[in-house]
Amino acid sequence: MSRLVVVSNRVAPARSGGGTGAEGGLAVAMQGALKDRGGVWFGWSGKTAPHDSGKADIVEIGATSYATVDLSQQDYDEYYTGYANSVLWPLFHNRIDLTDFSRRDRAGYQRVNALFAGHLQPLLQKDDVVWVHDYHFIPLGEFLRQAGCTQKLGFFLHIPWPPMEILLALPNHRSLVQQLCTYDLIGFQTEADKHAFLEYIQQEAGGEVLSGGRIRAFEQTPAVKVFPISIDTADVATLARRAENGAQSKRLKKSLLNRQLITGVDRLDYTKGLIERLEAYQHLLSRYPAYRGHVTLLQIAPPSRSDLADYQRMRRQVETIAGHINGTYAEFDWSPVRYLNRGFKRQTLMGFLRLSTVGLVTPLRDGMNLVAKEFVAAQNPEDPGVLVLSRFAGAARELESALIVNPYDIEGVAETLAKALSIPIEERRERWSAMFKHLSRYDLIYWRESYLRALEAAPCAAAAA
Ligand code: GDG
Repeated sequence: MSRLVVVSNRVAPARSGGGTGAEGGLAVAMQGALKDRGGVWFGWSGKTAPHDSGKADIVEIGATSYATVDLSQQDYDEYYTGYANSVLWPLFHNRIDLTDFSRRDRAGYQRVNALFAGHLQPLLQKDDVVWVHDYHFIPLGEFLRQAGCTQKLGFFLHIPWPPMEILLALPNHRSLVQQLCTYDLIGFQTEADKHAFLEYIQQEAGGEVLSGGRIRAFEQTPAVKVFPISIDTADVATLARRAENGAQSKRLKKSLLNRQLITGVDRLDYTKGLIERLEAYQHLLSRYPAYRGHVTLLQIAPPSRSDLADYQRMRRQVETIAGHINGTYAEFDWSPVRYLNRGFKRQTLMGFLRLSTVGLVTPLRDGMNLVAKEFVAAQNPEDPGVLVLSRFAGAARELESALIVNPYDIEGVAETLAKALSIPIEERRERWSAMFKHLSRYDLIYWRESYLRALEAAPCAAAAA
Protein backbone atom coordinates (compact mmCIF):
# COMPACT_ATOMS: atom_id res chain seq x y z
CA MET A 1 0.00 0.00 0.00
CA SER A 2 1.34 3.47 -0.88
CA ARG A 3 2.15 5.97 1.82
CA LEU A 4 -0.45 8.68 2.23
CA VAL A 5 0.38 12.37 2.24
CA VAL A 6 -2.42 14.58 3.53
CA VAL A 7 -2.35 18.33 2.95
CA SER A 8 -4.76 20.64 4.76
CA ASN A 9 -4.59 24.18 6.04
CA ARG A 10 -4.36 23.04 9.65
CA VAL A 11 -2.71 19.86 10.87
CA ALA A 12 -4.00 17.89 13.86
CA PRO A 13 -1.23 15.69 15.25
CA ALA A 14 -2.42 12.50 16.93
CA ARG A 15 -1.36 12.72 20.55
CA SER A 16 0.54 9.67 21.66
CA GLY A 17 -1.75 9.36 24.69
CA GLY A 18 -4.79 8.93 22.43
CA GLY A 19 -5.96 12.52 22.04
CA THR A 20 -8.01 14.90 24.14
CA GLY A 21 -11.38 13.90 22.75
CA ALA A 22 -11.78 17.36 21.26
CA GLU A 23 -10.48 16.44 17.78
CA GLY A 24 -12.90 16.73 14.90
CA GLY A 25 -14.01 13.67 12.98
CA LEU A 26 -11.93 14.51 9.94
CA ALA A 27 -8.75 14.63 12.02
CA VAL A 28 -9.51 11.21 13.45
CA ALA A 29 -10.17 9.79 9.97
CA MET A 30 -6.93 11.17 8.58
CA GLN A 31 -4.94 9.98 11.59
CA GLY A 32 -6.46 6.51 11.14
CA ALA A 33 -5.44 6.33 7.48
CA LEU A 34 -1.97 7.69 8.24
CA LYS A 35 -1.50 5.17 11.03
CA ASP A 36 -2.42 2.30 8.71
CA ARG A 37 -0.39 3.39 5.71
CA GLY A 38 2.30 5.62 7.17
CA GLY A 39 2.95 9.01 5.65
CA VAL A 40 2.92 12.72 6.15
CA TRP A 41 0.32 15.29 7.25
CA PHE A 42 1.40 18.64 5.94
CA GLY A 43 0.02 22.15 6.43
CA TRP A 44 0.23 25.51 8.14
CA SER A 45 1.45 25.56 11.75
CA GLY A 46 -1.19 28.12 12.75
CA LYS A 47 1.65 30.52 13.63
CA THR A 48 3.15 33.54 11.97
CA ALA A 49 6.91 34.09 11.99
CA PRO A 50 9.04 36.92 10.59
CA HIS A 51 11.12 34.69 8.29
CA ASP A 52 10.67 31.44 6.40
CA SER A 53 12.98 28.94 8.13
CA GLY A 54 13.52 27.24 4.76
CA LYS A 55 12.07 23.94 5.84
CA ALA A 56 9.02 22.43 7.46
CA ASP A 57 8.95 21.72 11.17
CA ILE A 58 8.52 17.95 11.59
CA VAL A 59 7.14 15.92 14.49
CA GLU A 60 7.17 12.13 14.14
CA ILE A 61 4.46 10.11 15.83
CA GLY A 62 4.54 6.40 14.93
CA ALA A 63 4.69 6.01 11.17
CA THR A 64 3.40 9.55 10.56
CA SER A 65 5.36 12.78 10.12
CA TYR A 66 3.44 15.92 11.00
CA ALA A 67 5.07 18.64 8.94
CA THR A 68 4.11 22.28 9.39
CA VAL A 69 5.22 25.58 7.98
CA ASP A 70 4.90 29.04 9.57
CA LEU A 71 3.59 31.95 7.53
CA SER A 72 4.79 35.53 7.51
CA GLN A 73 2.23 38.11 8.63
CA GLN A 74 1.91 39.26 5.02
CA ASP A 75 1.31 35.70 3.82
CA TYR A 76 -1.30 35.18 6.52
CA ASP A 77 -3.08 38.42 5.60
CA GLU A 78 -3.08 37.83 1.87
CA TYR A 79 -3.38 34.05 1.53
CA TYR A 80 -5.50 33.11 4.54
CA THR A 81 -7.53 36.13 5.64
CA GLY A 82 -7.49 37.64 2.17
CA TYR A 83 -7.90 35.30 -0.75
CA ALA A 84 -9.03 32.10 1.01
CA ASN A 85 -11.47 33.58 3.51
CA SER A 86 -12.52 36.89 1.93
CA VAL A 87 -12.70 35.75 -1.69
CA LEU A 88 -13.08 32.00 -2.16
CA TRP A 89 -15.13 31.30 0.99
CA PRO A 90 -17.83 33.93 0.37
CA LEU A 91 -17.88 33.45 -3.41
CA PHE A 92 -18.16 29.66 -3.21
CA HIS A 93 -21.07 30.16 -0.79
CA ASN A 94 -22.78 32.43 -3.35
CA ARG A 95 -21.97 35.63 -1.43
CA ILE A 96 -20.55 37.81 -4.20
CA ASP A 97 -21.61 40.78 -2.06
CA LEU A 98 -19.09 39.81 0.64
CA THR A 99 -16.31 38.93 -1.78
CA ASP A 100 -13.39 41.32 -1.43
CA PHE A 101 -11.02 40.66 -4.31
CA SER A 102 -7.61 42.25 -4.76
CA ARG A 103 -4.69 41.32 -7.01
CA ARG A 104 -2.40 41.59 -4.01
CA ASP A 105 -4.31 38.86 -2.12
CA ARG A 106 -4.44 36.67 -5.20
CA ALA A 107 -0.67 36.98 -5.57
CA GLY A 108 -0.30 36.09 -1.87
CA TYR A 109 -2.48 33.00 -2.35
CA GLN A 110 -0.37 31.84 -5.29
CA ARG A 111 2.85 32.66 -3.43
CA VAL A 112 1.90 30.63 -0.35
CA ASN A 113 0.82 27.69 -2.49
CA ALA A 114 4.18 27.80 -4.28
CA LEU A 115 5.94 28.06 -0.90
CA PHE A 116 4.03 25.05 0.45
CA ALA A 117 4.81 23.04 -2.68
CA GLY A 118 8.49 23.86 -2.22
CA HIS A 119 8.40 22.65 1.40
CA LEU A 120 6.37 19.53 0.63
CA GLN A 121 8.26 18.30 -2.42
CA PRO A 122 11.39 17.13 -0.54
CA LEU A 123 9.20 15.14 1.89
CA LEU A 124 7.58 13.06 -0.85
CA GLN A 125 8.59 9.52 -1.75
CA LYS A 126 8.18 8.05 -5.19
CA ASP A 127 5.07 5.92 -4.59
CA ASP A 128 3.19 8.28 -2.27
CA VAL A 129 -0.37 9.32 -2.97
CA VAL A 130 -1.10 12.94 -2.09
CA TRP A 131 -4.55 14.01 -0.86
CA VAL A 132 -5.02 17.77 -0.77
CA HIS A 133 -7.95 19.25 1.15
CA ASP A 134 -10.01 22.32 0.44
CA TYR A 135 -10.09 25.75 -1.10
CA HIS A 136 -6.86 26.98 0.47
CA PHE A 137 -4.86 24.74 -1.84
CA ILE A 138 -6.44 24.73 -5.29
CA PRO A 139 -3.16 25.79 -6.99
CA LEU A 140 -0.94 23.44 -4.95
CA GLY A 141 -1.15 20.57 -7.44
CA GLU A 142 0.19 22.70 -10.26
CA PHE A 143 3.08 23.98 -8.15
CA LEU A 144 3.90 20.43 -7.06
CA ARG A 145 4.01 19.31 -10.70
CA GLN A 146 6.22 22.30 -11.56
CA ALA A 147 8.55 21.24 -8.73
CA GLY A 148 8.88 17.87 -10.45
CA CYS A 149 6.45 15.76 -8.37
CA THR A 150 5.25 12.71 -10.25
CA GLN A 151 3.06 11.29 -7.48
CA LYS A 152 -0.69 10.75 -7.75
CA LEU A 153 -2.40 13.99 -6.70
CA GLY A 154 -5.96 14.13 -5.38
CA PHE A 155 -8.03 17.12 -4.28
CA PHE A 156 -11.22 17.24 -2.22
CA LEU A 157 -13.35 20.37 -1.89
CA HIS A 158 -15.15 20.57 1.46
CA ILE A 159 -17.23 23.60 0.50
CA PRO A 160 -19.73 23.94 -2.36
CA TRP A 161 -18.66 24.57 -5.94
CA PRO A 162 -20.47 27.73 -7.09
CA PRO A 163 -22.83 27.98 -10.06
CA MET A 164 -21.05 29.15 -13.22
CA GLU A 165 -22.60 32.64 -13.20
CA ILE A 166 -21.20 33.23 -9.71
CA LEU A 167 -17.76 31.87 -10.51
CA LEU A 168 -17.53 34.17 -13.52
CA ALA A 169 -17.50 37.10 -11.08
CA LEU A 170 -14.08 35.97 -9.86
CA PRO A 171 -11.24 37.66 -11.75
CA ASN A 172 -8.87 34.95 -13.01
CA HIS A 173 -11.51 32.25 -12.58
CA ARG A 174 -10.09 30.47 -15.59
CA SER A 175 -6.60 30.06 -14.23
CA LEU A 176 -7.97 28.84 -10.88
CA VAL A 177 -10.00 26.13 -12.63
CA GLN A 178 -7.03 25.28 -14.80
CA GLN A 179 -4.95 24.78 -11.65
CA LEU A 180 -7.65 22.55 -10.19
CA CYS A 181 -7.56 20.41 -13.32
CA THR A 182 -3.91 19.57 -12.63
CA TYR A 183 -5.05 17.07 -9.99
CA ASP A 184 -5.62 13.46 -11.01
CA LEU A 185 -8.83 13.23 -8.98
CA ILE A 186 -11.16 16.10 -8.07
CA GLY A 187 -13.71 15.24 -5.37
CA PHE A 188 -16.88 17.17 -4.55
CA GLN A 189 -19.42 16.82 -1.74
CA THR A 190 -22.57 16.53 -3.90
CA GLU A 191 -23.79 15.81 -7.41
CA ALA A 192 -24.96 19.44 -7.58
CA ASP A 193 -21.41 20.69 -6.97
CA LYS A 194 -20.05 18.34 -9.60
CA HIS A 195 -22.76 19.42 -12.01
CA ALA A 196 -21.88 23.11 -11.51
CA PHE A 197 -18.21 22.31 -12.10
CA LEU A 198 -18.97 20.36 -15.28
CA GLU A 199 -21.14 23.20 -16.52
CA TYR A 200 -18.17 25.55 -16.23
CA ILE A 201 -15.84 23.03 -17.89
CA GLN A 202 -18.15 22.54 -20.85
CA GLN A 203 -19.53 26.03 -21.32
CA GLU A 204 -16.68 28.27 -20.27
CA ALA A 205 -13.48 26.24 -20.47
CA GLY A 206 -14.25 24.54 -23.80
CA GLY A 207 -13.72 21.17 -22.13
CA GLU A 208 -15.65 17.93 -22.46
CA VAL A 209 -16.95 15.17 -20.26
CA LEU A 210 -15.37 11.81 -21.10
CA SER A 211 -16.59 8.37 -20.17
CA GLY A 212 -15.53 6.75 -16.90
CA GLY A 213 -16.00 9.90 -14.81
CA ARG A 214 -13.16 11.85 -16.40
CA ILE A 215 -13.08 15.20 -18.16
CA ARG A 216 -10.81 16.77 -20.71
CA ALA A 217 -9.94 20.42 -20.09
CA PHE A 218 -6.80 22.56 -20.25
CA GLU A 219 -4.99 19.58 -21.80
CA GLN A 220 -5.61 17.54 -18.66
CA THR A 221 -7.93 14.58 -18.07
CA PRO A 222 -8.70 14.45 -14.33
CA ALA A 223 -11.30 12.15 -12.81
CA VAL A 224 -14.21 14.06 -11.24
CA LYS A 225 -16.32 12.32 -8.61
CA VAL A 226 -18.67 12.86 -5.71
CA PHE A 227 -17.77 11.75 -2.17
CA PRO A 228 -20.23 13.03 0.45
CA ILE A 229 -18.23 13.40 3.64
CA SER A 230 -19.68 11.82 6.76
CA ILE A 231 -19.12 11.18 10.44
CA ASP A 232 -17.96 8.25 12.52
CA THR A 233 -21.56 7.29 13.17
CA ALA A 234 -20.92 4.50 15.69
CA ASP A 235 -18.50 6.69 17.62
CA VAL A 236 -20.92 9.62 17.82
CA ALA A 237 -23.69 7.28 19.00
CA THR A 238 -21.42 5.91 21.74
CA LEU A 239 -20.22 9.36 22.80
CA ALA A 240 -23.77 10.65 23.03
CA ARG A 241 -24.96 7.64 25.02
CA ARG A 242 -22.09 8.05 27.44
CA ALA A 243 -22.63 11.78 27.76
CA GLU A 244 -26.29 11.30 28.63
CA ASN A 245 -25.40 10.43 32.20
CA GLY A 246 -22.59 12.96 32.42
CA ALA A 247 -22.70 15.98 34.70
CA GLN A 248 -23.24 18.54 31.90
CA SER A 249 -26.17 16.73 30.29
CA LYS A 250 -27.79 16.25 33.69
CA ARG A 251 -27.41 19.94 34.44
CA LEU A 252 -28.89 20.90 31.10
CA LYS A 253 -31.80 18.51 31.54
CA LYS A 254 -32.52 19.74 35.05
CA SER A 255 -32.44 23.36 33.90
CA LEU A 256 -35.01 22.69 31.18
CA LEU A 257 -37.81 21.78 33.62
CA ASN A 258 -39.34 19.47 30.99
CA ARG A 259 -39.38 22.15 28.31
CA GLN A 260 -38.66 21.01 24.78
CA LEU A 261 -35.13 21.77 23.62
CA ILE A 262 -34.26 23.03 20.14
CA THR A 263 -30.53 22.98 19.48
CA GLY A 264 -28.28 24.61 16.90
CA VAL A 265 -24.49 24.15 16.75
CA ASP A 266 -22.53 26.18 14.22
CA ARG A 267 -19.30 28.05 13.87
CA LEU A 268 -20.26 31.72 13.97
CA ASP A 269 -20.27 32.11 10.20
CA TYR A 270 -22.60 34.02 7.88
CA THR A 271 -23.13 30.89 5.80
CA LYS A 272 -24.85 29.13 8.69
CA GLY A 273 -28.02 31.22 8.56
CA LEU A 274 -28.06 32.15 12.25
CA ILE A 275 -29.91 35.42 11.79
CA GLU A 276 -32.66 33.87 9.70
CA ARG A 277 -32.83 30.98 12.17
CA LEU A 278 -33.36 33.31 15.11
CA GLU A 279 -35.95 35.24 13.14
CA ALA A 280 -37.79 31.99 12.46
CA TYR A 281 -37.71 31.11 16.16
CA GLN A 282 -38.99 34.57 16.97
CA HIS A 283 -41.79 34.03 14.50
CA LEU A 284 -42.64 30.71 16.17
CA LEU A 285 -43.05 32.47 19.51
CA SER A 286 -45.11 35.26 18.03
CA ARG A 287 -47.33 33.13 15.76
CA TYR A 288 -47.76 30.15 18.12
CA PRO A 289 -48.03 31.68 21.62
CA ALA A 290 -48.67 28.25 23.14
CA TYR A 291 -44.95 27.53 22.80
CA ARG A 292 -44.00 30.49 24.97
CA GLY A 293 -42.58 29.19 28.19
CA HIS A 294 -42.47 25.64 26.82
CA VAL A 295 -39.48 25.64 24.45
CA THR A 296 -35.86 26.68 24.73
CA LEU A 297 -33.49 27.35 21.87
CA LEU A 298 -29.90 26.46 22.72
CA GLN A 299 -27.64 28.01 20.11
CA ILE A 300 -23.98 27.11 20.46
CA ALA A 301 -21.82 29.27 18.20
CA PRO A 302 -18.07 29.19 18.79
CA PRO A 303 -16.37 32.26 17.31
CA SER A 304 -14.63 31.84 13.99
CA ARG A 305 -12.40 34.10 11.86
CA SER A 306 -13.05 36.89 14.33
CA ASP A 307 -10.47 39.19 12.77
CA LEU A 308 -12.67 39.64 9.68
CA ALA A 309 -15.12 42.56 9.68
CA ASP A 310 -17.97 40.53 8.12
CA TYR A 311 -17.75 38.04 10.99
CA GLN A 312 -17.67 40.79 13.63
CA ARG A 313 -20.70 42.42 12.05
CA MET A 314 -22.74 39.24 11.97
CA ARG A 315 -21.78 38.46 15.55
CA ARG A 316 -23.25 41.81 16.61
CA GLN A 317 -26.39 41.11 14.59
CA VAL A 318 -26.83 37.68 16.16
CA GLU A 319 -26.34 39.17 19.63
CA THR A 320 -28.86 41.88 18.90
CA ILE A 321 -31.58 39.56 17.71
CA ALA A 322 -30.97 36.97 20.46
CA GLY A 323 -31.16 39.79 23.00
CA HIS A 324 -34.28 41.15 21.34
CA ILE A 325 -36.07 37.79 21.49
CA ASN A 326 -35.20 37.39 25.16
CA GLY A 327 -36.17 40.99 25.88
CA THR A 328 -39.53 40.53 24.18
CA TYR A 329 -40.60 37.09 25.33
CA ALA A 330 -38.64 36.09 28.44
CA GLU A 331 -40.43 35.62 31.74
CA PHE A 332 -38.77 35.98 35.11
CA ASP A 333 -38.39 32.16 35.13
CA TRP A 334 -37.81 31.42 31.41
CA SER A 335 -35.54 32.70 28.65
CA PRO A 336 -36.43 31.60 25.14
CA VAL A 337 -32.85 31.73 23.80
CA ARG A 338 -29.64 30.49 25.35
CA TYR A 339 -26.95 31.84 23.06
CA LEU A 340 -23.46 30.58 23.84
CA ASN A 341 -20.64 32.18 21.96
CA ARG A 342 -18.14 29.46 22.79
CA GLY A 343 -17.16 25.88 22.10
CA PHE A 344 -17.71 22.70 24.12
CA LYS A 345 -15.98 19.35 24.36
CA ARG A 346 -17.14 17.00 21.65
CA GLN A 347 -18.70 14.50 24.06
CA THR A 348 -20.58 17.23 25.92
CA LEU A 349 -21.91 18.54 22.62
CA MET A 350 -23.11 15.11 21.52
CA GLY A 351 -24.88 14.74 24.87
CA PHE A 352 -26.68 18.07 24.29
CA LEU A 353 -27.76 16.91 20.84
CA ARG A 354 -29.18 13.73 22.36
CA LEU A 355 -31.30 15.72 24.78
CA SER A 356 -32.81 17.83 22.01
CA THR A 357 -36.33 17.43 20.67
CA VAL A 358 -35.28 19.30 17.54
CA GLY A 359 -31.92 19.74 15.80
CA LEU A 360 -32.13 23.01 13.90
CA VAL A 361 -29.63 23.09 11.05
CA THR A 362 -30.45 25.88 8.62
CA PRO A 363 -27.39 27.06 6.70
CA LEU A 364 -27.92 29.33 3.70
CA ARG A 365 -25.29 27.28 1.90
CA ASP A 366 -23.09 24.48 3.22
CA GLY A 367 -20.82 21.94 1.55
CA MET A 368 -22.19 19.12 3.71
CA ASN A 369 -22.88 20.11 7.35
CA LEU A 370 -21.67 17.47 9.74
CA VAL A 371 -23.76 18.74 12.66
CA ALA A 372 -26.88 17.50 10.85
CA LYS A 373 -25.37 14.02 10.65
CA GLU A 374 -24.10 14.17 14.24
CA PHE A 375 -27.56 15.12 15.46
CA VAL A 376 -29.02 11.98 13.90
CA ALA A 377 -26.25 9.72 15.20
CA ALA A 378 -26.55 11.14 18.73
CA GLN A 379 -30.25 10.38 19.18
CA ASN A 380 -31.77 7.87 21.54
CA PRO A 381 -33.33 5.25 19.20
CA GLU A 382 -36.28 4.83 21.55
CA ASP A 383 -37.08 8.53 21.66
CA PRO A 384 -35.33 10.27 18.79
CA GLY A 385 -35.52 13.99 18.12
CA VAL A 386 -36.43 15.55 14.77
CA LEU A 387 -33.94 17.10 12.37
CA VAL A 388 -35.01 20.34 10.68
CA LEU A 389 -32.56 20.75 7.83
CA SER A 390 -31.91 23.39 5.20
CA ARG A 391 -32.25 22.26 1.61
CA PHE A 392 -29.04 24.20 0.94
CA ALA A 393 -26.86 21.91 3.06
CA GLY A 394 -25.16 19.10 1.15
CA ALA A 395 -26.49 16.76 3.86
CA ALA A 396 -30.08 17.36 2.67
CA ARG A 397 -29.31 15.24 -0.40
CA GLU A 398 -28.85 12.23 1.87
CA LEU A 399 -30.99 12.89 4.95
CA GLU A 400 -34.26 12.85 3.08
CA SER A 401 -36.46 12.00 6.04
CA ALA A 402 -35.43 15.14 7.89
CA LEU A 403 -37.92 18.01 7.72
CA ILE A 404 -36.38 19.91 4.85
CA VAL A 405 -36.78 23.70 4.91
CA ASN A 406 -35.89 26.77 2.92
CA PRO A 407 -33.95 28.88 5.47
CA TYR A 408 -34.91 32.13 3.73
CA ASP A 409 -38.60 31.37 4.30
CA ILE A 410 -38.84 32.58 7.90
CA GLU A 411 -42.54 31.79 8.29
CA GLY A 412 -42.06 28.41 6.63
CA VAL A 413 -39.25 27.48 9.04
CA ALA A 414 -41.39 28.60 12.02
CA GLU A 415 -44.25 26.43 10.78
CA THR A 416 -41.93 23.46 10.32
CA LEU A 417 -40.51 24.00 13.81
CA ALA A 418 -44.02 23.87 15.22
CA LYS A 419 -44.59 20.63 13.33
CA ALA A 420 -41.26 19.19 14.50
CA LEU A 421 -42.14 19.87 18.13
CA SER A 422 -45.30 17.82 17.86
CA ILE A 423 -44.44 14.84 15.66
CA PRO A 424 -45.71 11.60 17.23
CA ILE A 425 -43.17 9.07 18.45
CA GLU A 426 -43.82 6.45 15.70
CA GLU A 427 -43.16 8.96 12.96
CA ARG A 428 -40.08 10.26 14.77
CA ARG A 429 -38.68 6.72 15.00
CA GLU A 430 -39.45 6.02 11.36
CA ARG A 431 -37.78 9.19 10.13
CA TRP A 432 -34.79 8.70 12.40
CA SER A 433 -34.16 5.04 11.61
CA ALA A 434 -34.03 5.65 7.85
CA MET A 435 -31.40 8.35 8.40
CA PHE A 436 -29.43 6.39 10.98
CA LYS A 437 -29.34 3.34 8.70
CA HIS A 438 -27.97 5.48 5.89
CA LEU A 439 -25.32 7.05 8.14
CA SER A 440 -24.29 3.68 9.56
CA ARG A 441 -23.45 2.48 6.08
CA TYR A 442 -22.09 5.71 4.62
CA ASP A 443 -19.86 6.82 7.45
CA LEU A 444 -16.54 8.63 7.58
CA ILE A 445 -14.48 5.52 6.95
CA TYR A 446 -16.60 4.72 3.88
CA TRP A 447 -15.96 8.27 2.64
CA ARG A 448 -12.22 8.08 3.22
CA GLU A 449 -11.78 4.63 1.73
CA SER A 450 -13.90 5.35 -1.34
CA TYR A 451 -11.89 8.51 -1.99
CA LEU A 452 -8.58 6.69 -1.60
CA ARG A 453 -9.75 3.82 -3.82
CA ALA A 454 -10.75 6.29 -6.52
CA LEU A 455 -7.41 8.06 -6.19
CA GLU A 456 -5.51 4.78 -6.55
CA ALA A 457 -7.60 4.00 -9.65
CA ALA A 458 -7.24 7.42 -11.29
CA PRO A 459 -4.53 7.58 -13.96
CA CYS A 460 -1.63 9.81 -12.95
CA ALA A 461 -1.02 12.72 -15.35
CA ALA A 462 2.68 12.87 -14.49
CA ALA A 463 3.16 9.17 -15.21
CA ALA A 464 1.46 9.59 -18.61
CA ALA A 465 3.60 12.61 -19.50
C1 GDG B 1 -16.64 22.60 6.50
C2 GDG B 1 -17.77 22.86 5.50
C3 GDG B 1 -18.42 20.45 5.64
C4 GDG B 1 -18.93 22.82 16.26
N1 GDG B 1 -18.93 23.45 17.44
C5 GDG B 1 -18.17 22.72 18.27
C6 GDG B 1 -17.68 21.61 17.58
N2 GDG B 1 -18.17 21.68 16.34
C7 GDG B 1 -17.93 20.67 15.30
C8 GDG B 1 -19.21 20.02 14.86
C9 GDG B 1 -18.81 19.48 13.50
C10 GDG B 1 -17.77 20.50 13.02
O1 GDG B 1 -17.35 21.24 14.17
C11 GDG B 1 -18.38 21.50 12.05
O2 GDG B 1 -18.55 20.89 10.81
P1 GDG B 1 -19.63 21.40 9.76
O3 GDG B 1 -19.68 20.40 8.67
O4 GDG B 1 -20.94 21.55 10.44
O5 GDG B 1 -19.16 22.84 9.29
P2 GDG B 1 -17.77 23.62 8.85
O6 GDG B 1 -16.93 23.89 10.03
O7 GDG B 1 -18.22 24.82 8.11
O8 GDG B 1 -17.01 22.60 7.88
C12 GDG B 1 -18.93 21.90 5.74
C13 GDG B 1 -17.19 20.25 6.51
O9 GDG B 1 -16.19 21.23 6.23
C14 GDG B 1 -16.58 18.87 6.30
O10 GDG B 1 -16.31 18.64 4.95
O11 GDG B 1 -19.45 19.59 6.09
O12 GDG B 1 -19.95 22.10 4.80
O13 GDG B 1 -18.23 24.21 5.60
O14 GDG B 1 -18.18 18.24 13.61
O15 GDG B 1 -19.62 19.06 15.80
N3 GDG B 1 -16.90 20.66 18.12
C15 GDG B 1 -16.57 20.80 19.45
N4 GDG B 1 -17.02 21.87 20.19
C16 GDG B 1 -17.82 22.84 19.64
O16 GDG B 1 -18.23 23.77 20.33
N5 GDG B 1 -15.80 19.88 20.04
